[in-house]
Amino acid sequence: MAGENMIAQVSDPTLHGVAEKVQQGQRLSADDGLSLYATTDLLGLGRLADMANQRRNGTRVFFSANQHINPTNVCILRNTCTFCSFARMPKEEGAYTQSLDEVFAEAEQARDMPTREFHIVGGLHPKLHLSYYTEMIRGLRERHPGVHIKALTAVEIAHLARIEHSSTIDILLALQEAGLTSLPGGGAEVFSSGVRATIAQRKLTGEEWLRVHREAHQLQIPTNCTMLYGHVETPEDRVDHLLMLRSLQDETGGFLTYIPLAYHPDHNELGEELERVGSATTGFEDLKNIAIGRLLLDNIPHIKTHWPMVTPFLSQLALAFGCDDVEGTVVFERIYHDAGAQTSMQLHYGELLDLIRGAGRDPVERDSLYQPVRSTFDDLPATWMAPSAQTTSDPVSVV
Ligand code: V47
Repeated sequence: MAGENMIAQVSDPTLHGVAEKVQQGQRLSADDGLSLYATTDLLGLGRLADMANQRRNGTRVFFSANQHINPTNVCILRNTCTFCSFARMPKEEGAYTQSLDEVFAEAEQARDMPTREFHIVGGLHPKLHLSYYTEMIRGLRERHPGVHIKALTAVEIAHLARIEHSSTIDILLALQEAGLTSLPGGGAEVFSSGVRATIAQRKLTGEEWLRVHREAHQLQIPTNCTMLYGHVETPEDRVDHLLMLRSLQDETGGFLTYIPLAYHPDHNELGEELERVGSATTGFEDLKNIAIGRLLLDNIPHIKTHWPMVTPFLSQLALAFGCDDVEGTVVFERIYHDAGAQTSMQLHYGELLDLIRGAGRDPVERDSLYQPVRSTFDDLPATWMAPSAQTTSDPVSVV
């Protein structure tokens, strides 16, 4: 593909300049980003992004055997993050907070699975202190020494700093000491202050989110980054957001993967306001956001598709649109399912292999740091390869 004339690959003439730059490996500008968002030449856009991806990653597609854990849905931002369906007030119906023993019991599922990563995010609980999280991380490390821990978004780190009267850097240091491997990319939403005033009024600002990630990178804690798209943001807001991520990456090199997060409008105030309940983003938008992420974020090594949000079906298509990283086995998660995602709770290891191979790509199981764990898959236990008859049950008893 590298030798191909990329201009011939796009049918929209407004993309010729971008195609030329992509062919020559040149950085795209904010205006280029806007042209990409404006185009309806999805296939042309996809070819450009596929070229940029294959140049970096060849035909390899990464996935992880991971388990999501959401220890609490109690969140002090319950009434101001209008896009969120997960958060509850402490005494509200459906509120839950797991004890450490309950978290450890949930994590026991990892014993019979090839799990390499616990992905831990939750609400901003007013009373759960730093020690709850450091003990959780230490306890998980002791019980599952081979499993990396990707935990706590920048928003949760800033919240802990506030309730501990400490700095975010000291919180990061304490978590790192306890055994934290990396930070997930949530909480970024869209950095524009106008958008934040509408959808996430009291959440930390874009600058603060970037500062926490900068600090993590300085401590050698790699992190992920995200953008929540498909609500009130404009193409300009999206491009600005992506370029802010790119410029932090120029500075630190600490981002591992970028994940565009598709807004789900069910059971939240924003969805009702926008009269969007029951209608999540379109496949066209989802593929566009993957491809544009790959093209604008020329310094972030991986682009991840989050199948629980966009479906495994669309995640497979994303592999031809610039994506080289597929969300893992997951096991059980609430944030998107509470917001109306209709996908299953988990994909089996063998199902992920089939998804990637079905797109003509070569699966590579990775750990949290993108070190390859396995790229040949003969002689794996039969229980990993086929979906079990059991459905995933809710690990939390909600009061
Ligand atoms: O910040 C909340 C999003 C994020 C909704 O790093 C919603 O690998 C859609 O951190 N519709 C938290 N999205 C999740 C998170 C994450 C997710 C996937 C991968 C990684 C990673 C991290 O979930 C929040 C917010 O952007 N979210 N509500 C909703 N209604």
